[in-house]
Amino acid sequence: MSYFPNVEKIKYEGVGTKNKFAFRHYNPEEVIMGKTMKEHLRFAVAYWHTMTQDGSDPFGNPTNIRNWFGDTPMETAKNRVDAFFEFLVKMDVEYFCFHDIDIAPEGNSLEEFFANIDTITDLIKEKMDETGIKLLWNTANMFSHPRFNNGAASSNNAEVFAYAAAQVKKGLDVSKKLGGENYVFWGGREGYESLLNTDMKLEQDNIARLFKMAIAYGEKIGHKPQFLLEPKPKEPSKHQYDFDAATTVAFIQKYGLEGDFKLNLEANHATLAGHTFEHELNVARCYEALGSIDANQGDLLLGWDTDEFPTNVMDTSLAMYEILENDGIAPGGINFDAKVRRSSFEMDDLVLAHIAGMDTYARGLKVAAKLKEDRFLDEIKEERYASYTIGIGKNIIDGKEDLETLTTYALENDQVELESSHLEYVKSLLNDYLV
Ligand code: XLS
Ligand code: CA
Ligand code: CA
Repeated sequence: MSYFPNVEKIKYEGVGTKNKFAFRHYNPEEVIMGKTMKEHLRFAVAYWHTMTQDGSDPFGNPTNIRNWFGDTPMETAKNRVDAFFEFLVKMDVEYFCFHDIDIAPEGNSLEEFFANIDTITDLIKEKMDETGIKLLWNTANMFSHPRFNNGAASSNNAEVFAYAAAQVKKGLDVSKKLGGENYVFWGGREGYESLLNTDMKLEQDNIARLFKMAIAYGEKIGHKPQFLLEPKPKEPSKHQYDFDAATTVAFIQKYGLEGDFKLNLEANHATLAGHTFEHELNVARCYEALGSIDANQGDLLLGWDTDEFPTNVMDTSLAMYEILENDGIAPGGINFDAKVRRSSFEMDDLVLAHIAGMDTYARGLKVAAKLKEDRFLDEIKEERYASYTIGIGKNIIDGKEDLETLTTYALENDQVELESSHLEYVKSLLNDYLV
């Protein structure tokens, strides 16, 4: 049976097409700067939003019409695997991502949960072998169940730590079984509500302890995915430990995890942290920690995590520019951590939303490539920092000056002349690239 009977495999037809089930910008085999679009973009579909999100919100019941529900949770879970792979093949997407609880029902015990995961990942593996589709990353959901009220590794209760550790072990076993290229930790409830009852140092040390156990276990079973930490400043916790890229890199460095951990950066989380997405990507690049991205967009008028499909070309262009500057993000990729709006409740909306996201990133890639080929931003920056390429500036860079020699220089050159940045002109030239 087909779960998406209205949809054939989505193909590139170009901007003029009237077919809504076609790519207008994403042309997988088109070569840009020496690589195909498919190689650059490494798109992934998120199991949670696409297969399990029901459209409910704090004020309303589910709205999504979905055709994969069976008589039991396990039957539904099995149907979802079939539907998901049909979807991936039709979307021409090579990768996917999931949490443990997205794919298999938790049942009544941890043992039952693990058995369900085994059954479902057997099915997933068969589908992967059949289609060539790959696992970008998996993760353990250690935030939804009430036991994680006070965090997982950062919980005050050591039994919760143990439970989380078991989930991570299973996650790594599954990663090995399915050849996962990355493994994500998002600290859903790794944060705190009040300092009055919180030992922040112990909580952060414990989070690092869990990560070190994960590294050690990966080594033991001979499976070494790129570990990724995903920053987010708030929601659900008031104070989240992994606030943004800079905070998270500090954590990675403090605990000596640089060799194994990079960042998975999400656009909407950047917005919540009061940053642009390109800022977060740039910070990660400065620390050689850019691992993968969760491609979505937030709403600047709302203060929460709306996880919209990316449709803003300026934003994706600047994000793709950072990715090109990074020489790509493989083994990371572009995961659509995005959900259809509550009013887009039909099955076909899943297809249309992913086309929109893929086309918007494809356009971003084209704009970013042109910016790089023209050296547009390179020239602006070279000119702006030119004073460091000659004279006193070059001496500073070369380590030839100290406070005394610079004082002598400044006393003789105290009438500093600045130049305008002409930033409005720069922005209007940048707009021309979007046309
Ligand atoms: C939630 C996060 C989550 C992670 C994976 O806001 O984005 O979905 O990506 O746990
Ligand atoms: Ca995410
Ligand atoms: Ca999010």
